[in-house]
Amino acid sequence: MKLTALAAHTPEAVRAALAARGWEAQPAWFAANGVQPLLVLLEEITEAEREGLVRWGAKAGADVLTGEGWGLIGAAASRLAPLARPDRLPPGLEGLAPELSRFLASYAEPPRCWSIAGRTLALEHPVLIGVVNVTPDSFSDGGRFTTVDRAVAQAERLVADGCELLDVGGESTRPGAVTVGEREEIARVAPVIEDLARRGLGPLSVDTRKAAVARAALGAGAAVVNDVSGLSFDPAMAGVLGTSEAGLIVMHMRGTPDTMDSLAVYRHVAAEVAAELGAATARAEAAGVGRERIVVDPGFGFAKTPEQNFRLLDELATLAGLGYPVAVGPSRKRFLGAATGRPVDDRDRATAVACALAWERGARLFRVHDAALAREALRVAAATTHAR
Ligand code: PMM
Repeated sequence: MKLTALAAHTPEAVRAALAARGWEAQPAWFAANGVQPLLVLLEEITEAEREGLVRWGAKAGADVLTGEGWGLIGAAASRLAPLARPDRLPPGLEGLAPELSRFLASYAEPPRCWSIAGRTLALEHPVLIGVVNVTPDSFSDGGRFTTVDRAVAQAERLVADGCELLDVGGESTRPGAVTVGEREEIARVAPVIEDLARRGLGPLSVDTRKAAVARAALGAGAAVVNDVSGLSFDPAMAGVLGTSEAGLIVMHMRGTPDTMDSLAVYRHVAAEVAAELGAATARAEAAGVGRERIVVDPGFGFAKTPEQNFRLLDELATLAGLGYPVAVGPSRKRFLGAATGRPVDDRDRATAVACALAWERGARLFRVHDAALAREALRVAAATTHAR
């Protein structure tokens, strides 16, 4: 007898084992996805549903851990699948089907592209988003790019280094930063967006929490709104997005840059961030933003301690389970300094590693200040991923 331990984090190991034993490519791939272990946590379930789950688990050979109002299932994807089908469900578990079928559908068919103002960005490879800060006080650029000319030079370098989207921001959101008035913010970002668009340096995104700034930026040629408040700062923001065709990055944070550090209290950070992002995307969809236009972002450094940022990075697959493409912005952040001891101007290597880890856990878009290093790291990471 000979035993080989197979890698369980990817269906690739089973596919390769079957292919090596003569299976055709397609059945091998389906079988590999079917035996892939999945974990789901169901909350707000009734006592009857909890009992039904325990009975189902015993019969189906799935692991079910439960407590009052919740159940955690660990099972191969093929065992979980019947729970998503109302016609195959044991009586009493019908209420579980809609969410489970949404999750299983996005697991089987993860989003492959992102629609932004009439064009699409393919997500089969890592997509770099280059940061163009036109704030005088951004913690990482130190105010070096405050004029249009400097922003253009920065944008040209980011595009040359492989960025497929440029994110223009006029308000620093570092911890404790003060709010910029919307007039001032528009005066900073609109001329830069207009100039970059005219030069064909794009597509462009605007990093703002304010509806008026988003509206002006879209008018100036931006194709994406990157809202670090996840549509919670300005009640008019969802409406601006709803009446446009723009892409939307919904980032997670709590409170405002003033208050967020005191709100970094979680019992299970990945699950809570996913739930809060899910609520924000529901608001966006209710306002008319199609799900093909939405990307979610864990908001590294926003209302999270260094330890919570690392937990979130490790459990990023929980966010991917929402069914939207995942963007991450670890670039030069404090938690990377906490792990490496490096100052803010020497964190691009750590950023590149964080990006590679995030790709492996399901992220597809990477917001960075230095694209060259991140691109190399992501090329190596992406080369390990089997094209689905
Ligand atoms: N981080 C910052 C600003 N905007 N947007 C998204 N989507 N994700 C982020 O992590 C993020 C962001 C803060 O960093 P900066 O001041 O260097 O731009």
